[in-house]
Amino acid sequence: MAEPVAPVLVVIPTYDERDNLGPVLSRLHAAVPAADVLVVDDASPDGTGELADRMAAADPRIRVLHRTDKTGLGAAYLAGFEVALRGPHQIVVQMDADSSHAPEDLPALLEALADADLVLGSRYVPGGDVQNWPAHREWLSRGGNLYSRLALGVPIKDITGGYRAFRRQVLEELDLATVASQGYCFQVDMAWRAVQAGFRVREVPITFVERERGTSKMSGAIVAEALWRVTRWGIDRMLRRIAAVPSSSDAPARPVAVRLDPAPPADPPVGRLLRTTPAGTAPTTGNPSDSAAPDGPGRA
Ligand SMILES: Nc1nc2c(ncn2[C@@H]2O[C@H](COP(=O)(O)OP(=O)(O)OP(=O)(O)O)[C@@H](O)[C@H]2O)c(=O)[nH]1
Ligand SMILES: [Mg+2]
Repeated sequence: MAEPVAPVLVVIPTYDERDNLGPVLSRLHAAVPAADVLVVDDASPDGTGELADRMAAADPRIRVLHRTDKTGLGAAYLAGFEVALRGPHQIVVQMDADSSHAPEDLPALLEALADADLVLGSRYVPGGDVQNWPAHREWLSRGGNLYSRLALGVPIKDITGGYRAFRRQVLEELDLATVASQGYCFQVDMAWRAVQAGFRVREVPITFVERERGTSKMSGAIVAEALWRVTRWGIDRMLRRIAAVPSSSDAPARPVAVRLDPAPPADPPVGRLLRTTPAGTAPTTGNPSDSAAPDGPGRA
């Protein structure tokens, strides 16, 4: 069983996930017993916040951030990251509460951080999978990924996925105050910023399973937001390339420099790399020869 040396905080946003929270936290602590958890609940009408409070009272690894309004996944994560950065955790993980993100995949994500700054759980790299999703959801997801890849020129196969592990430094250095994305384009926004800032981004395969309990918060408005924001970032990017036009205010402003891993490393035993990564170790610098321009060939 993987035991990360660096303290890990798993941020779990919840809205009406009463039937999912208990099982997902049990599985998480079975997979990574040392993980701390921050549940970010937006006053769920079904009592998820109160359930989380009871779980927190019984387990010192669990904390709860209560917000008074449902203002979207992006806002919930940003609030969670703010709390995370006030604490000691060197690794911050994003995970849905609905068990679509298998806690059993977390050791692999943490292990991949040994030579990355941001690890994306990916449904669309070899070894990744999607189970029980209706065809229209899978096509929406694949279409969104293809569109984002083309618009932004980033060779990431699953840039819309929400199962991720960040080194603390990434969250410290990205200008989170300017992140305006609310729905699932928050995921695109964060990955795009990390790539532009030159952080090493890696994808590792995960098996995504459609929720069995509770209801999805996906909506037409969330899809529309993703479409217009990604289109705008893509246009900004093109303008910058053609005429060196400065980026607009809510687009990432740092110069484009991508360091994507050229190839996944060999498969070390789970936990070995984690134990050789001391808490607080700064990310190693990527080999310049591994660098790729955003339009260049990528590992993913
Ligand atoms: N705090 C908070 N959590 C949210 C909000 N919207 C969604 N969530 C949570 O974010 C996670 C992902 O939301 P889902 O509804 O599963 O959305 P999704 O995974 O994109 O869509 P599905 O595949 O249909 O489940 C779940 O844990 C939700 O409870 C929100 O506005 N506030
Ligand atoms: Mg979900």
